[in-house]
Amino acid sequence: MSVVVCGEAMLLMLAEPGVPLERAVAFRRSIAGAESNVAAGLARLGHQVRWLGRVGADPAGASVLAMLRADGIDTRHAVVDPDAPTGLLLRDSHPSRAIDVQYYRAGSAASRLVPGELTPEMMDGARLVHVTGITPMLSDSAHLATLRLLDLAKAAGATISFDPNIRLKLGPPDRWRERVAPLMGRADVVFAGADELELLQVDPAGLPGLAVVKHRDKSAGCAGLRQEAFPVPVTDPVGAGDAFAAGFLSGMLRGMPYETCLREGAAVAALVVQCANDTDGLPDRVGLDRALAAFTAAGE
Ligand code: KDG
Repeated sequence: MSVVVCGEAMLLMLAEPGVPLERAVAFRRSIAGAESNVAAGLARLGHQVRWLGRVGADPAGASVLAMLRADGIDTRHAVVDPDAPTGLLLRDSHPSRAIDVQYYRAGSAASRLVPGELTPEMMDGARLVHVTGITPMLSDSAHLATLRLLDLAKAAGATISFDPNIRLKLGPPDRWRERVAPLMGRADVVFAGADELELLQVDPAGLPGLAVVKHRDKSAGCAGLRQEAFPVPVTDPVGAGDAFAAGFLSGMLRGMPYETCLREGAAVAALVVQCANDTDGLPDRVGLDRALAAFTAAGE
């Protein structure tokens, strides 16, 4: 297994495109979760990926696991909790207006993650472990489990990738600063928006690992390099950051230079924002190469 991710994957009920959540009649069932989005992105690009996390013993949980497995993601270590529900996310989608995201995840099975559930064998073969700031914000036990995961990843010699993924619905800024900012110092690669770095009061230049910064103008940069976002029509911006991380990390896993990693990250993000839903636009290798060739031909 080359990649391990751990986090909450939720059942997503996505309102028909453009219609405000409170008015929507038709909803599409799908999957949400920053870590599972990165998992799906990497799996479609041909990497072997394992997902660690918890779902409820309910139809939503069965559906989430089936969607992960449909992408070839290894879910053998997933825990099915008979005493808590699978998290649910309801949202609408729109290219420009703010997206209405409603969580039904308090007390979810995923939030009951405990350190003792994470074992060294879950890291077998892991070259990369991807973690986000969402998990430590789910509960105190999930915070401790995140610390344990980082220890296990380090002991396994895996590269640790971290994205704070700030969601203020999960807690106020001071709690993010207290719980999430210190974890960034334990990562080999950090993906963060400029606004997130500001909120966390983290100077990317002071991080020990590689800081990949997503700027407000939608460009991204690291190690003195800068990649503009590819100009594509946006249908739904949610999931762009995860898509970018998946594209970048795929390049890293293949030993590509950072310039290529940034370009592939931007291309995967450009494909994802053209589709409603976090994961529909995630390409396979052929789709990504085709998109890269088209962007190059267009002089991008
Ligand atoms: O990164 C996209 C996510 O916002 C979405 O899939 C859900 O992980 C999620 C969250 O907690 O908001």
